[in-house]
Amino acid sequence: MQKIFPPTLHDRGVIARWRAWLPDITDATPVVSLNEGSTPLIHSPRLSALVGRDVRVFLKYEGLNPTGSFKDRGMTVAVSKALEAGARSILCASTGNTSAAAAAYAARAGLACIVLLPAGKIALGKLVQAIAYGAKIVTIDGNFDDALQLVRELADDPAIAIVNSINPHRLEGQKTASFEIIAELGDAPDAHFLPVGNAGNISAYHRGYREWLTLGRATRAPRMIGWQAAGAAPIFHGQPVAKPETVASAIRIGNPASWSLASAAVAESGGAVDIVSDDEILAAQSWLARHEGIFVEPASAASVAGLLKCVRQGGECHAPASGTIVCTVTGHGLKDTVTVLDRAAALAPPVPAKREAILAALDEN
Ligand code: AN7
Repeated sequence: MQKIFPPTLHDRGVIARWRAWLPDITDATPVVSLNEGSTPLIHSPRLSALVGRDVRVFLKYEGLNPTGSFKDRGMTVAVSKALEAGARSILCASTGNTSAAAAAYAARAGLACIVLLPAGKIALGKLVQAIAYGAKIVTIDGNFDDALQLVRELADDPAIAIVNSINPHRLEGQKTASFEIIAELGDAPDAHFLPVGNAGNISAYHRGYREWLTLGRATRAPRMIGWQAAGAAPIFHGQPVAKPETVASAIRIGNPASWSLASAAVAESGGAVDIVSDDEILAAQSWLARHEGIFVEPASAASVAGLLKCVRQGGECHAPASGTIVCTVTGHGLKDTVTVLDRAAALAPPVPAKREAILAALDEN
């Protein structure tokens, strides 16, 4: 097939950077990219100090991808492969971020995009993204698990490519975050914390770490520690949750598609899946914004909430006493502003545009 999107000097995306480790990508694959990936790995001195003297904590800030979440890494591969296969449309169910990424990459590829969303259950910023990128949006009376089941039932049309993480190309793209972390730290961390919803990302990171361990590009693979919201914790409880509930709408998932992959990742790495409450998630979101200047959406804060829980619990928890911990913060805070505004104090009424009035207003605070 003709390369309609040839790599250029400006092409800095996941496929351009990590092509050698992405066997799905061949010379025949038309690369659809928005220069995703290569996100900042930010040292957090305050978290490090909280966890222990001999611990370094880093945040992999995936909110800085082109559509504001880690989903772009997998979507560049999935949409490139869909285009290569001759699909005319892509389809996904989503708690919001997958649909935002799918819509953007479809637009870039010239494909139609259909998204099935649980009505009233996705953050407004993500809905706005799907609208802006021109996706065909169908909201359903049901939750994400119902939407994903419907996607599976619509899978028989060869002109429509499913880009949920049941599409194996998605996880291939997502594993590249591990390569970036190893490349930057010089080795894999000792533990990796991340939020778990549909459980694809924890599986993808583990795969990336294992691949480079096998190739000798790292000397270890980290313990994978996944964090579910307490009201949406099927893996933690060992059974599907019929009516998952959490303020972290991105991970309000009761029957994860990559459950068995994630369980294998946790078992092989000596890791764990644990839970954090909504209060712990929101406290971590606020803490990160106020102490590190990093604003993430609630689901993303689950990894840091888990680390802060470990700090409170001491020895029994999952944080190593020494070494390196990476927490992935998966999506940008601006996607879900309502959650913050709902909990904030109302702004005081405007004051006259005068120096004295400003000083008086500051005195009152
Ligand atoms: C910010 O967009 O499932 O465990 O449909 O948006 O790999 O599912 C999003 C998931 C974590 C969980 N953080 O990752 C969707 C969707 C954010 C997310 C997760 C999601 P997985």
